[in-house]
Amino acid sequence: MDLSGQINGQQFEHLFLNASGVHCQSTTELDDLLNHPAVGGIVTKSATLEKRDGNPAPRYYELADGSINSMGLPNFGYDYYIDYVKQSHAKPTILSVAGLSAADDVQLLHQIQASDYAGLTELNLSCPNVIGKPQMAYDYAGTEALLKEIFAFFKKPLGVKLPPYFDLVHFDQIAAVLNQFPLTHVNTINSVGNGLWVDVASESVVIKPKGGFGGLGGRMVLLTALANVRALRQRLNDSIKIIGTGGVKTGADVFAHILCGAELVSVGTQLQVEGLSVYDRLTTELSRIMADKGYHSLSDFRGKLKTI
Ligand code: YRO
Repeated sequence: MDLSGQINGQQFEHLFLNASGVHCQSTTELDDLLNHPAVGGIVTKSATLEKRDGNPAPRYYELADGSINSMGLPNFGYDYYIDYVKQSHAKPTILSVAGLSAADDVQLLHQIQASDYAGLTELNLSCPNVIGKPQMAYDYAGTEALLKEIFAFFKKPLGVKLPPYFDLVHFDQIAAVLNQFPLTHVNTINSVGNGLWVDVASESVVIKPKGGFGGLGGRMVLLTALANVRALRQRLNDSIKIIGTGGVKTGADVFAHILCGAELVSVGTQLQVEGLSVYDRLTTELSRIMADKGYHSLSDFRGKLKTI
């Protein structure tokens, strides 16, 4: 079975990645992923310019049908991750970066441009922008201005991580911005912002930061993730590949992401829940579905979702 995909000519022999944030903060965790036969490549925890401890615990909580987190960007800092991805690895790497401001984003990308890293970079557009404005990716003019500034000097392969959109006009608006730039890929979706879980027995929230508000992941966001992969695939230039992230628990969920147009698929909450063996199970389940349908490669059905 051919489960491969390509981004910017880089071959991923296997479609599975981790979702940024899960099992990718330390070099040990990143090595675990790279050493797993069913993992095609890795995405780092989003790196900030300086090391961060993140928010106070509890900051991640598992629910029956997914997860809620407000980690607050714990990471070992840009130098740590650039050193790691600059080493030679048998599989492709994606260096995720997140500034605490647009100015930080620009500085991070200047540093990558000046380095001898030649692999893929992914800018997390959920970074805060101006106080009183939404996160960068929900500020279309801000995103356009930022990408204009970045592509004036950044000549290496670059993609963006997007939060979910919920209105068809918003898909039109973000796609119109992104299509102006030579992006290698879009990774969709980040967690569904600012959910709140209430534990009725204790009459309390379940995570400490932000009064209990946090990003939702896992199966409860699958329909939102599929909608975002599909809507963006219908709008973005063919040269911009899509990494499908969100809600993957079974091989059927992976198949659905590919049908919607995903080139590669990431696993976040379910990797946290199940550990690395999730990739073996998903490979088995996906391969069985493909075999039953007579498909030999992902390209046999990628993007071919039928409408009625
Ligand atoms: O809290 C996080 O570190 C986090 N969690 C997510 O689900 N997605 C993210 O992109 C991040 C890091 C970025 C931010 C939400 C803290 C601005």
